[in-house]
Amino acid sequence: MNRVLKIGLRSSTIIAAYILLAGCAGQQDNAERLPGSNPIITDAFTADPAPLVVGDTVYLYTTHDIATGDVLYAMNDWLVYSSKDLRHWQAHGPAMREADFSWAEANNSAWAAQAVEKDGKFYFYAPVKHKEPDRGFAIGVGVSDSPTGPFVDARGSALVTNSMTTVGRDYDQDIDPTVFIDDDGTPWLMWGHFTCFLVKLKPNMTELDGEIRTIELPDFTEGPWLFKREGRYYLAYATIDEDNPGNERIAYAMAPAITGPWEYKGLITGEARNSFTIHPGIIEFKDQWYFFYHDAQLTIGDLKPATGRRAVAVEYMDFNPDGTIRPITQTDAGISGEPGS
Ligand code: FUB
Repeated sequence: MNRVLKIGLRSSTIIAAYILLAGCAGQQDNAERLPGSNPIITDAFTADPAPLVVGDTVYLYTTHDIATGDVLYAMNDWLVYSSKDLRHWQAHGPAMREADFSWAEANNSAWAAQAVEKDGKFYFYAPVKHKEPDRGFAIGVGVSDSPTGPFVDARGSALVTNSMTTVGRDYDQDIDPTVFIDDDGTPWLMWGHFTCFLVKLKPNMTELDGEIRTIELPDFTEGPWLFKREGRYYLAYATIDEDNPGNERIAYAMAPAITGPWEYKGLITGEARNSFTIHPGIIEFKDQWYFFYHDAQLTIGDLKPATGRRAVAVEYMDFNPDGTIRPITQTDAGISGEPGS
């Protein structure tokens, strides 16, 4: 399917999904919930989970949906939570706000972000809309001595701007950054919306190192997440299947090197419940792999689930002997039971 058709499909699907969800009641009985049940975060509407393991603790960075009424998306800060068992989460408030990037428009465009640790410092990569003249989504980087922040703008300017990516979609292709630090210490930044971009970062984590390249993947839509296991590189991403259109699903590819060749391996999981979008966050923690995502099933007060009111969830993730990922079923139970139960 050509790009114009894909864009049309996405817009119409968003609107259809939104109308469908507007009348949809959410599940809610937090008193009955076992720790580790989905959604795992219930004090706010959260999406786009980005977990980070630091010693015996997992820090979970999320976007923060504050949309009310008919507003599709409204997000102006990123929240951070922590847990030592992934079942009990402590809220630490906003890790960063889009207004912390002085070059950003600051108009509710704090979309999917990710934090990584390098040499005792924490770096937070985040998309926000850039002010004139380089309008469109851009990627900034924050830095902090603490995983809970507060993060401050590390550069005073965007790391990636719209004018730096001239292929693919204009205006909103520079979103959803994921940063992966390879075993030799080389950091890589990947991001994109219908085009998947990859570039090496300098060791200071705040400058690009070389040319921006593109990675070809079937039906790449957004939300890339890079990780490595047993010498193999994995790239999970949100996809809309051109032959079976609907909501986003999560697919993945594997490669012998981060620059490729990337081989498509199929779906990790299907459409999120009640949500047009879905977004992966994958970690190994205490010898178990976990798959974080979001759906829209949470009600808070009078606010019902919607495309712009999502909730972060988690499932166990397992691999086959050949390294491929076993398909994941999205559940209410989440990780409240033992793996494989
Ligand atoms: O949350 C806003 C956008 O929706 C994210 O950047 C995408 O990955 C999708 O989840």
